[in-house]
Amino acid sequence: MKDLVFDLINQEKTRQREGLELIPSENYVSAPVLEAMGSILTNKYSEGYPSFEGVPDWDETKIAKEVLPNYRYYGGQINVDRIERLAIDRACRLFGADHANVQPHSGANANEAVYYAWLSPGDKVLAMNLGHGGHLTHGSPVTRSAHIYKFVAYGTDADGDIDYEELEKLALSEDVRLILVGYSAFMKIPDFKRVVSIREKAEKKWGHEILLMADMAHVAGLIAAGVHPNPLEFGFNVMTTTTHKTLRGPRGGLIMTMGKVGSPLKKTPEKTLENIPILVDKAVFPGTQGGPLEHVIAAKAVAFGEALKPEFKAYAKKIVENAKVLAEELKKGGFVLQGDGTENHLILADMMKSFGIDGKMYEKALDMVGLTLNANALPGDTGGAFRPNGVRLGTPAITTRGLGVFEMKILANWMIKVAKICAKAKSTDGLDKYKDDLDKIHAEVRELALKFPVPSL
Ligand code: DSN
Repeated sequence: MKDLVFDLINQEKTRQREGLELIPSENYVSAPVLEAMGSILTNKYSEGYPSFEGVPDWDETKIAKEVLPNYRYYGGQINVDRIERLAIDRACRLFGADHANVQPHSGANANEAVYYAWLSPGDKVLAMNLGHGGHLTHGSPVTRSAHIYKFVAYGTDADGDIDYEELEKLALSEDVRLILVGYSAFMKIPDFKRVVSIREKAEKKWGHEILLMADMAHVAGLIAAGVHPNPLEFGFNVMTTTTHKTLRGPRGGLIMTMGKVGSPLKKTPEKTLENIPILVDKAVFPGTQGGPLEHVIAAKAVAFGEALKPEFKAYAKKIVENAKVLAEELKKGGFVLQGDGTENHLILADMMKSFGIDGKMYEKALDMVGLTLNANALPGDTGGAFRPNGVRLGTPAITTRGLGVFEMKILANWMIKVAKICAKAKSTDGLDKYKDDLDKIHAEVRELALKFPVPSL
């Protein structure tokens, strides 16, 4: 008899097929990505790295044929070396990086490895406040990193943009070793140039190098497609990301670095910005991780190959176009949006200001009609982490399914109707009274969703 787990996977397939995914950090992978991830590569151990030298001109066919020298601790590496090397080279091409580490199991692991590569215990890091859109790994007191390093937080201003004046003031008043631009709930395009110039001033003041790190987990796919500026082109030294959001790969992490690429087996080099690629490799393995997940790395390589194609650029453009239309339609229906709209794939709405309801209630009500987003705290939120006033939504997944501007208007209409029902119902329990109205919207959502199949289902 088949394991019960497969029943549950089938139920999840139905949920994904019949609903619409608006969580801005989720996406649907292609069938080839799924195939690589579910492959027999999961059987193989391969601590260490494939060689980084010797394959000229990004010649993929050569990489796929050549037996590369390697720095591995196990035999039988002939195929995984080539696969991992393909993943590294494709990531470098996508992001214009000197080097890439494709082994981090997640974005959190990627960030932790960068901290470990560059910082000493007690060093100061300047990063975005979690309550203003930063990420847990950017200094939240509940994380391990926050116990080792000292995080100083900058926030956003009244327009929802990064408060660059505060960022500069802090960089010049606190002896920071690392400045981080990154977020998981932010809808503007950062001014990377300005941050680079703040770093220059701070380096002069403190008399030492400061690492510029960008955590672009949310917008990496937009960067890869050239529809969002690339921090590495402005002088950032490191860019971390997850591979499963706008980049549309398997669940995992990735670190791009600029600097000198070299053997991870040699003695740990001096902590200079130039040595960052080697320092990061050593910090991932053996610093913070053991065996790499080569089946996931293979799926990353396939996804990077897809992202290098022209169709991906068109996809990324549509993500942003859809998000802008959805934001405008929601505003017409009474939604108050953080930053008054969006410049990327993500929208933050203040449900308390818009309809006098909290974000969690709205999240639950939308779940009942097959629309999935997440409640999210807004700057100065009085509701706390578990009952915040905001919600966060985005367009990467629905754009993958092929929904366009026309469907954004329908979607906004459903969202406005559900918000108004919530305002009348006043509490989640009160929604029972409006079951018929919600069921009707649910049937419409299902009908539309079924017209736009999930690629790998
Ligand atoms: N959990 C991710 C997100 O939803 O944005 C961040 O790691």
